[in-house]
Amino acid sequence: MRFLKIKNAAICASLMTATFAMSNLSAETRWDMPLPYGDGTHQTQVARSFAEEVNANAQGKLNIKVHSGGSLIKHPEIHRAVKSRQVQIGEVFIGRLGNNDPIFKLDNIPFLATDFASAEKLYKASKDQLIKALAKDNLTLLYTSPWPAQDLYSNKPINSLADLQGLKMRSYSPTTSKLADLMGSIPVNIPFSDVAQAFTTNAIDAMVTSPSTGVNAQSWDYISHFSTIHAWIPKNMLFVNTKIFNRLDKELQQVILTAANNAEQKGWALARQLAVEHTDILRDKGMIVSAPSEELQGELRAIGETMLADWLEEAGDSGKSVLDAYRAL
Ligand code: PCA
Repeated sequence: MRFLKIKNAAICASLMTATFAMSNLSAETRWDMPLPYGDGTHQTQVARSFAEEVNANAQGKLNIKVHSGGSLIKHPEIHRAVKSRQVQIGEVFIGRLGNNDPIFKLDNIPFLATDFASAEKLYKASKDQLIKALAKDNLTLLYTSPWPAQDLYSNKPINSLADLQGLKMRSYSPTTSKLADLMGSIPVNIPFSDVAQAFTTNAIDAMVTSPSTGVNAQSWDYISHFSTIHAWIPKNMLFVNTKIFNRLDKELQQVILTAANNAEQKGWALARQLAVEHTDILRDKGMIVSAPSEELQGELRAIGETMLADWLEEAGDSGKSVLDAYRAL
């Protein structure tokens, strides 16, 4: 009997040690971070560097695990997954959320901000609204990172909109579907991962996206023409669930905000650099790279004005104040 008691006490003690060890282990919080694009894109490189910086400076309190290319959660589900705390943090292409709030549509309006200096101003002017729109879903913006300007890919020369009539045009957001419509083409929603296959099976004939995305998808294998229309500079954004972020101690929150700020600088610098480098690669690989004709530019700009007017109507006073702030910068 006595022996048994001692044995029980010993078991108790070792159980306590085990529990203590386990709680020590779980002192490190793990976050899953789904990313929509694959490892070849600068967006994913930027997000990885953010996670590495946080992990290195979190003193064992937090570990962010990156899941790129929609491997954990597919792009259309990432916003909902962070909002519902299925995961803690995630990245999306801002324009995809256009139907949630008009401010997300502003990111894809053609010919409003077509160079990086203007895109930076537009970001500055719209940032408060962007933060507010995310806050409605209990999300906190960490950083944005742009893509190079959006250019036109096609399998024939496009000298005017007449050349696009009836072509199937890839869209990646509500705003780009509308753009395809106004161009006289047929919008087809295709995620980046399916672009190559969609071209080779004739599911799409044309697309508007960055030179980087063409390089990532080896577009020279199945697309011949690239017109540098520089229509807009869209962004991805990284956000965290606010409730989860607020649970961290202040020091750890600061580690995250500092890493986010560094990632934002890095993303904007990289996009500027890749806009040039990746256009050169498309040319070197044999694509016919040309500037748009006056006629095409004029037609596209007119569509841009229509889309901006429609956006202003939808976005109301808060939209007008963003636009006024942008123009004043
Ligand atoms: N590439 C992404 C979004 C914008 C861009 O340049 C894509 O085509 O899906």
